Amino acid sequence: MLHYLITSFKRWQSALCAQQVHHYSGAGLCVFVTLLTAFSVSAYAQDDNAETEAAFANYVSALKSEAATKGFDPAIVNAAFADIRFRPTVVKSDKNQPERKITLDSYLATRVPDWKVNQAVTLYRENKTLLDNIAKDYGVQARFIVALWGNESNFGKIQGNYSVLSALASLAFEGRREKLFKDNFFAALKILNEGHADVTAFKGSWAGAMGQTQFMPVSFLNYAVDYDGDGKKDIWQTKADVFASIANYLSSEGWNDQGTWGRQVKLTRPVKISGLSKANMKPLSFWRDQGVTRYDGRDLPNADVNASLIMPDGENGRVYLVYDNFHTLMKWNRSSYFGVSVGYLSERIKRGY
Ligand SMILES: [Ca+2]
Repeated sequence: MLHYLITSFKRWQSALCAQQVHHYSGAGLCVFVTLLTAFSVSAYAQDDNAETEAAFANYVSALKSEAATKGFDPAIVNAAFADIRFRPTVVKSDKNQPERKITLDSYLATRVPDWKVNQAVTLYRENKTLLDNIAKDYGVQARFIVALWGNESNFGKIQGNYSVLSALASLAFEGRREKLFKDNFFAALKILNEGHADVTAFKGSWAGAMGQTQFMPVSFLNYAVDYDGDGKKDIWQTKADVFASIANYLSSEGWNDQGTWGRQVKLTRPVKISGLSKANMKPLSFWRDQGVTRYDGRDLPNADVNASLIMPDGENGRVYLVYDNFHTLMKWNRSSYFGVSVGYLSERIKRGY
């Protein structure tokens, strides 16, 4: 009803004010109706906010009832629900995720600048013993652990400052991907219930990605590790847990440390097949026969490896042959730009080390 009234006001206002150009006598009424429209829109906005807040409060209270059936410690549930608020900015960020308009070249320049490479190399050296032990335990080369750490949170410096519970409840309430965010909300409660984090310090990105690894709560439950053995899987503060959690994710998703991620290549003539589909994985000898060379123009190596050919920006952009490990990176994040940036940073770390 309010929508209808406001729309009518607005129509009346534009009609009157358009007339005003031709009939001076309409001016007074035009100003009056303009003010009236402005007033009703602002009243409506307040009304709308109040309605949203009330609906959100109902939604959260239903979540709390559901939480009570899941066997969590009631004290933890009460503490967790004490300060869950609707976060319109979270919903706005989710709706306004920019479509990718940049090229892979500029993405790599932004994601893997020289200072980040230098920092990655320095931090690798500083944490060498720990990283090498974890690399051995999980079968994941340390440079990939460092590259993901740098890519996800700038080596722990940018973890997000949103309340994880408020962000996830707001996104579930908004409803477009309710199940995804609700599952993550209850996973978040489980993390609190298991004592890995304190509710007051339970922070993450606007989407609910947490800590130095930027795991969503469901990923946390699947992959996070208590490597230092203090009883907490602490991906916020404890480097041992952060590195081991990253390594455990990759190794659980099929990483093989006998191989690498892929390589940039050149096409000497157009290729018939490309793309990440597993069905398009062919031996390097196949790609050699298709005229694919190393980036410097030499023949591809004689290794017995299957690879997919990808052209994230088409034939005129960068071209890569990527291996099984790249498919594992795609499970972490489905963006091929992301996968290439992790692989590229890992190469720079290797060269710089
Ligand atoms: Ca720990």
